[in-house]
Amino acid sequence: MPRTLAFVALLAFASPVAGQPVAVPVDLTNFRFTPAQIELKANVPAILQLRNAASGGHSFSAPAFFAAAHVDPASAGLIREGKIEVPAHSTVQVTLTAAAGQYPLKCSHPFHSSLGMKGTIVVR
Ligand SMILES: [Cu+2]
Repeated sequence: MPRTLAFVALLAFASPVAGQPVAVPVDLTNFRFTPAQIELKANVPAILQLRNAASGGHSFSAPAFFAAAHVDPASAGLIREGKIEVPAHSTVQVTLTAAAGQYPLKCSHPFHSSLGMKGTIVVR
């Protein structure tokens, strides 16, 4: 690829176009979220990419966050009682537009949050 084209491709990746969802990867491992503080822009569509490379399931439980967000209808079925289950060795993607605020996040599986699997979602 010519150097200028590679540069343009990089720019397109780095600067989200208005209206295009921004990909936000979050890793779920034993027993933490990375990043533990997830930063989102208010009123900008985002695709949360919940990646679980562990051999056991985890969840992304944030009832207040999901209640305040506008969840894309295609993703709404993934959220049950304010949480998304992410099975072992899988990635779940949810498209939503977050509302400004600060929200607690945890894994709801037994003992996981007390082992450190919790975080914060900051939307501004
Ligand atoms: Cu967990």
